[in-house]
Amino acid sequence: MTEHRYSSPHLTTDNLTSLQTHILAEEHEYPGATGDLSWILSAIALAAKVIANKVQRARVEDVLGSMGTANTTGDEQQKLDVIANEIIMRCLGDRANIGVLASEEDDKPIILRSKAEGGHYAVLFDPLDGSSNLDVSVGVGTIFSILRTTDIKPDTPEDLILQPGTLQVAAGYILYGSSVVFLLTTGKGVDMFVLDHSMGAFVLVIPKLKIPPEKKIYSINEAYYDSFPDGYQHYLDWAHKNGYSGRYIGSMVADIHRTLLKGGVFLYPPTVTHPEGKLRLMYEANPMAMIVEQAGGKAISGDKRTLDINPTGLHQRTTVLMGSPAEVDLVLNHVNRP
Ligand code: AHM
Ligand code: MG
Repeated sequence: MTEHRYSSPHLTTDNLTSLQTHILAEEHEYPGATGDLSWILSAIALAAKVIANKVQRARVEDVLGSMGTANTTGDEQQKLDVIANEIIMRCLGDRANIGVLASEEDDKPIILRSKAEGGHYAVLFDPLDGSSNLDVSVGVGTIFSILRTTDIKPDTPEDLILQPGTLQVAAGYILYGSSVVFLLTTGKGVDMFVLDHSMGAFVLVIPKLKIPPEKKIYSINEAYYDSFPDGYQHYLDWAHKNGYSGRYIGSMVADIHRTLLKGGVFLYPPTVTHPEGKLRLMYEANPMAMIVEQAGGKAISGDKRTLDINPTGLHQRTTVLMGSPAEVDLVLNHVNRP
């Protein structure tokens, strides 16, 4: 056994494992695996590399700023939202096993092929979350959720994908920050990869990532304090007196990534402007909830587990409370107090 050259406790082996190798190795654990999922994940990895390059060159290529249009849920679209959406569509569009692609930027899911024609999976995504932060070089990200398409004959395209988060077969995000990070779960823990630009490959850096069980950090847009329900105000008042730190980037992927690595809790409660919550269930909250749970954390929306919500619409919003299990419980103690 050679001595490790690095001090990171997470580097458990001297072997270099790429995302591609890792996906193939996981697939081999399932004797009947078709390789469908690997095929899709490799397309997402390709899209991530192209988007990472665009994000880093955005100022040089003059693609920062607003399009002057709004997407289907009323959010102002940045030029890079549209570019990232197109890149994902181009990278995933020719994968023969994808039946449906659904994006935050598009009103309706795009049906590529029926299940009978081989379209066994649906990929739902937010192409560039937190994009309003792009102009100031803050970390932004891509979030994705993979579901199996259903057998039912759909009345609407949404019928193929409106399933609770518990049925996700894989979920992940790519953070375009000081490094490009790919977090992936296929339901057997969470693995973290970083992009090695010299090799053009994502390399495994933390296998089976675990969220710290507790940490006195809350991540919330506290400027909305007056419009939060009493229970959240009560929690914040309590946290102020009990040694907590606040950390809020305003970019969900970056805030959740920090929460996973450092511990703490991320919240987006109901507000007067967004009484049902601001974040989207199917391509923001659900994939993040799967990742957080697979890392040993908790994810709650209102009075239930986020992953148990039966969705009613592709762009449905939800409240979000997720992170270290002890910290989520502390918030719930205040929110649910009599
Ligand atoms: P977006 O999908 O339009 O980028 O909006 C989602 C973002 C999240 O990344 C972030 O957590 C949240 O909006 C921040 O909202 P606010 O500015 O209200 O705090
Ligand atoms: Mg978003």
